[in-house]
Amino acid sequence: MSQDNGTVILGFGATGQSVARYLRGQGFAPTVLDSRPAQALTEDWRGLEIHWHCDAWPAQVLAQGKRAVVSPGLPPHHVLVQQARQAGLQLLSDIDLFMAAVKAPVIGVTGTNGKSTVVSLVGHLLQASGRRCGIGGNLGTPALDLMDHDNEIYVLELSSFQLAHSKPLPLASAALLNISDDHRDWHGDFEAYAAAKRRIYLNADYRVGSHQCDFPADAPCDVKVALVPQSDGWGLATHAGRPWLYRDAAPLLAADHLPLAGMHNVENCLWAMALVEPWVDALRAARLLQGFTGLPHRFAEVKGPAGIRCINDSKATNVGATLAALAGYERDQQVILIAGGDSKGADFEPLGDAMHNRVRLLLTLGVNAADLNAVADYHGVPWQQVGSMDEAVAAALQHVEQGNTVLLSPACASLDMYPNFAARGEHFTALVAEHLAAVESGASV
Ligand code: UMA
Ligand code: ADP
Repeated sequence: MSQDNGTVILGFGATGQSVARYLRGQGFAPTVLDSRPAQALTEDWRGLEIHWHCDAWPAQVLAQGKRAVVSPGLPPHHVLVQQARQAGLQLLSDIDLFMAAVKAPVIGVTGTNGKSTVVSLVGHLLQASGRRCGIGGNLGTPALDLMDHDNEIYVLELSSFQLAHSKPLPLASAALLNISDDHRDWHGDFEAYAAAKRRIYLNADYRVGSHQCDFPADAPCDVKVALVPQSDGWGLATHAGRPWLYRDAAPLLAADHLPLAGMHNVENCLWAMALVEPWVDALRAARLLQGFTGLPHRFAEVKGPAGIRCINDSKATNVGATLAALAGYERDQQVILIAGGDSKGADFEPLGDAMHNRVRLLLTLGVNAADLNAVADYHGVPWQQVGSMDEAVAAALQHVEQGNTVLLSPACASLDMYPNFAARGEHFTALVAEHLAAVESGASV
């Protein structure tokens, strides 16, 4: 194995290890720099020079380095990234390496919310129409680990972090679903975050866009998606008295035949059909949509007490996702909302109007609970701060009335209290199940 081709990997998590695996497969042994304490590794990385707890480039590594593959968790202002830039190293991402090597077309999806759902829908439509498809990226499996010569097509979820670190990507089809406040802690401000997201279109062949995004004259949008009637594009309109999904003037499918709840998911289905249109025609895609089963922790129904709807929307890690969840409810004070956690510097104010007269009790938790309490106060929403999810679920099920919904939709990241959003959602689901079991066994709750 050649010791080095001048590539240094910054960050040795899922992405960094996928890059090392890929380069090792090509006969190279890259050097790794990681600023955190040494982590337990499940794979044998003997032969690789790994520098843990590294707060500056070792002089020798910097002198010999030619390019640095930056993991998405390291922002541009990170000291290791800054030193690489100052030394004139080429900076790139795992997605750049993937795009340079891949032969099959790649569909890319970004947006503040709905990425994983749309990527999974796109993957489902392609696989159900008989194509061998690699599905991953920010969704879970790093892009380079998906590489398989038998794949006919790929669909990648691309985060703003990955897009910020990547060159303009030659995607076969691309979409920016929506942009709302998120990840200020990484990007510095909203404009930088939005600019990173918009990079998805820079070198794309087929651009699927929304009315939220302006396109330059020399790189126009190929087709638009909106939840309104559209004479040209993908939209929603009334047909035979019910809302239907449309392509131009052609009705395709009644929205109530979709397998997912919520208007945001109607929109996600339109995006997915639009993105795969170069490979799967509209009518066929509409028929295939019905075989899709939703992803866990995204506005997912959980079995609760009779007459009470319980929803696990733990993946709502920003304000936009919680607004989408609340938009499905009338202003009739039927919702008990559990929210809070790490706000990542976001402004909760837009939640105030959405909660007003819709949320009869807001239960707040986590490091930024007080910011939510202040917004609730201002908008006249009753709130109670709790110290744990156990207390939140207990309080919710104590105050809930028949016909109400208990909604976990935190508008915040989970990392102040849980390893990830899935652990938070599983804890909520387990607590509701415990309550149910106690009720069914006749124990007092
Ligand atoms: N590290 C440092 N210094 C830092 C930060 C991190 O050295 O300041 C090191 C850590 O010690 C660790 C490694 O970098 O060894 C972690 O790398 P990473 O934070 O880039 O994360 P990965 O494990 O490579 O996972 C990344 C994505 N993580 C982030 O973007 C933070 C995963 O998305 C993604 O699934 C994976 O690549 C595969 O593509 C997670 C995520 O939270 C789920 N994404 C954000 C989101 O969805 O909101 C964008
Ligand atoms: P992402 O991968 O962008 O985080 P997910 O599909 O995992 O997107 O959904 C994350 C959260 O956003 C969930 O709470 C989900 O209910 C909500 N959501 C999904 N699609 C949309 C959308 N189009 N607009 C707003 N919120 C959405």
